[in-house]
Amino acid sequence: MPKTFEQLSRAHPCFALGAKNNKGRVHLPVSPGCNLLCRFCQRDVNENYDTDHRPGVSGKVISPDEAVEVLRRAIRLCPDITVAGIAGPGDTLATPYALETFRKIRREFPDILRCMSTNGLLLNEQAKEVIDAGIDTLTVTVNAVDPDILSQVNAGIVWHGRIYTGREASTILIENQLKGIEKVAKAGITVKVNTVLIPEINAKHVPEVAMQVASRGAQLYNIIPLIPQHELDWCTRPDCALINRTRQQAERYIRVFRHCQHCRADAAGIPGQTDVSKQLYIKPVTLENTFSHG
Ligand code: CLF
Ligand code: SF4
Repeated sequence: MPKTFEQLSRAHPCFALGAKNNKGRVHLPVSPGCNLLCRFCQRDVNENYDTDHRPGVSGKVISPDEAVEVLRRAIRLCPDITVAGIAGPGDTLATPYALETFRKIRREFPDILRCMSTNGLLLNEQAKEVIDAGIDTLTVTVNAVDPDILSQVNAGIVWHGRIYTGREASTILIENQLKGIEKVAKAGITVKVNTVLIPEINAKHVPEVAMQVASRGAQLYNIIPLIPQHELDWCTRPDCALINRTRQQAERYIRVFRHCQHCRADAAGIPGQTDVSKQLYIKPVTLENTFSHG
């Protein structure tokens, strides 16, 4: 039975409204590949823990079987962990490993919430597999619902063996994201949408994104401030006033989450409080936070 929003708000650190609920999550970095070319992202798998803190970066990629073992250890280290999330370092639907991991986890840890995060390009066509894998919560990153605006954020997509760029790529991506959100939400799964807030590109457009995703059944919205880098290194980092104003505007259409910690794809512990990721892997994982798809 899918959990209600109220149940999730008490049990899941990223669905808590108002005060934090002090529950923990572990991210299992099983998804290496990606099918988008986000202009703010330079994905990598490396062990430059002290010097390389960027979007889409993880210390390592693990197999679904290793992920089950990592979850076992994470729960022993931090019994407050209630959520197993998969948020990269690439896209969770670009390779089959995330869904395989969730199916394995469901068998051994039926009470742990399964939380998946995706860019949504393949969500429409894989909605049934996502639903059947027993996901409790799904996050989709939607940075714009207008192809002209999205083209400034995303340079292209790789879809069914072809590269698409510009307006054509953005139109395909938006359509698949919105249809996918609708299908998964209809199945009773709680959907959250993340938007990377980019002052020069989509700040004024965010209320429109909030309205559209809410109309497709998303229940929670998370505004993530841009870390200016890569092709968007010319953009500014949103200040608190802009973040708060944009949250208030979005809140007219959808509930807004305010405790996001911009976790890495291999984070573990209680967001913003404890981090046990160092003890989970042979090599230490950085304690610095970066953007991920969470
Ligand atoms: Fe991870 Fe994301 Fe699930 Fe949370 S994170 S996949 S919904 S379990 Fe949470 Fe981290 Fe913010 Fe994400 S604080 S980046 S919102
Ligand atoms: Fe892919 Fe995520 Fe990077 Fe975009 S931000 S290119 S979806 S890994």
